[in-house]
Amino acid sequence: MSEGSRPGGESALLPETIAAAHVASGKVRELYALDDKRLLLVTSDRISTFDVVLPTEVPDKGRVLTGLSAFWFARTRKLVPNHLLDLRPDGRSSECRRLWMLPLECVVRGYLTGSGWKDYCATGATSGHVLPAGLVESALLPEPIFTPSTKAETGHDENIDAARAAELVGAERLSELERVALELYRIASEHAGARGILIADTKFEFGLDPDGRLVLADEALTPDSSRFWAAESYTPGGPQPSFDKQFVRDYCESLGWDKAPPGPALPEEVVSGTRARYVEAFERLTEIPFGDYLDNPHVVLR
Ligand code: Q0T
Repeated sequence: MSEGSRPGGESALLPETIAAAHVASGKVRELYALDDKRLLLVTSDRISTFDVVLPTEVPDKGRVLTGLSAFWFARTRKLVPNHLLDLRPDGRSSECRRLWMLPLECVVRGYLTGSGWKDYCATGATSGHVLPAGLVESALLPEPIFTPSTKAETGHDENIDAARAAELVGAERLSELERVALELYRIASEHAGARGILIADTKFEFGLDPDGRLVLADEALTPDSSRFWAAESYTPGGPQPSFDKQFVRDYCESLGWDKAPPGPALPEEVVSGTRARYVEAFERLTEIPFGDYLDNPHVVLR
């Protein structure tokens, strides 16, 4: 929906807020300016698969993603400050500090999948990390690797090497980003692994505050910004089922859809099964009943 398409300029995702200027749109999120120092990040229930947003929403998906991000922000703030100021009572809206965003997607990979696997098959390396010979698809890497990328014009991320990344943010900032991103991944993957969820890879975005300090922004360590796999079904040697979106992918494959927009509507059982997977990820990782979060989003910050 375009800005200003409703009287007063409010959007469907922000029905009670008057005159918050729309700043940016993602596939499933919207960003509004609250004032010159604060933004409101609103995460919808929209779901995408094969890079296409589907016409059917998954109820509470945006609340799961917002709550999980806030959970991780609260637990990693001693390592790195983050942009979260407060959660709104709706559980899907985060008030955030407005930052100077760095033009780098800080990807960490613990397992060999996606573009990392493709690069490895072609060259034996990914983003300048030469990997051991003989690794299979979805293999656990000897250690997590930092593989930054940039947002390309196509909307698809472009893997870059350390030299190009240093041109974008400077060598000193790049080494800080690598250290912090790897440590965030280590903290989260250890926590998640102990609760039956493997974080195959994840993407962080950072900004700078007015004093030039590094601040973690965007969403963090959610199933939309990461690949989550169920530990109990992990079988290296091929692609792994997605913890959250597998029912959606399987349904889309069963239709023989060509993956060009528009995507198919989802039947009720696919919607309810997918909602249950998101809620399961939330509850396994936070050990908080999702109903408690709906009653009071601040429970994830304690
Ligand atoms: C940003 C300043 O998420 C994005 O857009 C779709 C909703 C990307 N994006 C983030 C910012 C943030 C954050 N997060 C921040 N804290 N301060 N800008 C801008 N675009």
